[in-house]
Amino acid sequence: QIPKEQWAQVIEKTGGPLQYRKIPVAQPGPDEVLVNIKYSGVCHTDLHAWQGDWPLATKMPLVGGHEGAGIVVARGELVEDVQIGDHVGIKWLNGSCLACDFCQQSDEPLCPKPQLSGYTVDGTFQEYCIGKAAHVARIPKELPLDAIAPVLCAGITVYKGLKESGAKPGQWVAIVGAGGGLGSLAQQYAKAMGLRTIAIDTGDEKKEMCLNTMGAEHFVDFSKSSNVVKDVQAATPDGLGPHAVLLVAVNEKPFQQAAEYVRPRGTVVCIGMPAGAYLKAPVFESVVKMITIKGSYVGNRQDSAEAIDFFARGLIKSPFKTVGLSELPSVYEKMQKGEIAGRYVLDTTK
Ligand code: 8ID
Ligand code: ZN
Ligand code: ZN
Repeated sequence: QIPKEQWAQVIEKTGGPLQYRKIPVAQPGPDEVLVNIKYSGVCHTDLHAWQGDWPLATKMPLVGGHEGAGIVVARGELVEDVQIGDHVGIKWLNGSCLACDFCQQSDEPLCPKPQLSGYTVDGTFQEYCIGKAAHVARIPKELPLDAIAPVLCAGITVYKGLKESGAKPGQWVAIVGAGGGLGSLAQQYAKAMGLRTIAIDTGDEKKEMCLNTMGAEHFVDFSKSSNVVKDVQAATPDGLGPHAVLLVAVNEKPFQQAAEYVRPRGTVVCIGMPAGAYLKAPVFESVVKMITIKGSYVGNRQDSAEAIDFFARGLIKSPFKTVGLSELPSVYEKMQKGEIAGRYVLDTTK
């Protein structure tokens, strides 16, 4: 029985108060499914959306969230391959046109007319969320819906980023922002892919998590280190630096530093999106080291399925804490202060 009303976290204006209140349950359109969201991760992107950090407007009023794991409870008349009762994930890319140059070549994150969950369409900080059937991630029924939630954005994004880095098994990758949601999963995907990792973040809690449970071989504390560039390079056996750098921090400074410590022929992959930040790299060093600097943006449907499959095979343990949907404001507060090691997952029933 689908209720007419449900609990949701709503904002009426950018940066305005979060309102935990009842709103109507939407009806799926012909090509959509209605998903009873059980758990939703909280991604730093949700905080950017609330604060209006980016040069792209959100819908208003807005229900945020895009790491939603749940069960299909209704579907439109054109939907054939998703069944009622299926376990699915609502990702950042809620839908895309499926017809443009990019969609046709399975680069659907680059679609010029995407629907973005918790940004241009209502997201997963509610009990019942709409998703385009073509884009919902398929979650095997034996997987726990709380632990899989962070994989639906953080996991997919870092897995794709590691593939884009071109790093090969046995090579070194530096994860910048390693203690956060994306960073913690990045270390585990890297390890599962045969890469060796240097974690960069700050604080003893994150240091311990990275070294003891995420699989990093070295930890550089950016606020204690007197020379991050030297320390990162020194962490590789020949002192020439990591083959790849995954930037998942929410701060401009490391985006300027990475080109300095990446190995000659190495690749810097930008994933984090600090407000108003610019990339800057010395032309001389970039040339004589032949480095590559690129961006990486979520993943396509195949990347999503692969990232979930790594989890299903027991290779990824998402470090998460669960609180009620009603407690979202306190999660944002901790996130703003950089106090979250791993991810927070919201239980939509509380
Ligand atoms: O598709 C994409 N490109 C994509 C997908 C998902 C998320 C991009 N993102 C973006 C988010 O919008 C956000 O800007 O990735 C960024 C990281 O998201 P997150 O992992 O959800 O954020 P977090 O959990 O708050 O972790 C950020 C970590 O960065 C560290 C913090 O201590 C925290 O652990 N950090 C900071 I802030 N400055 C640092 C520095 N100078 C740093 N770590 C190392 N060096
Ligand atoms: Zn996200
Ligand atoms: Zn398209």
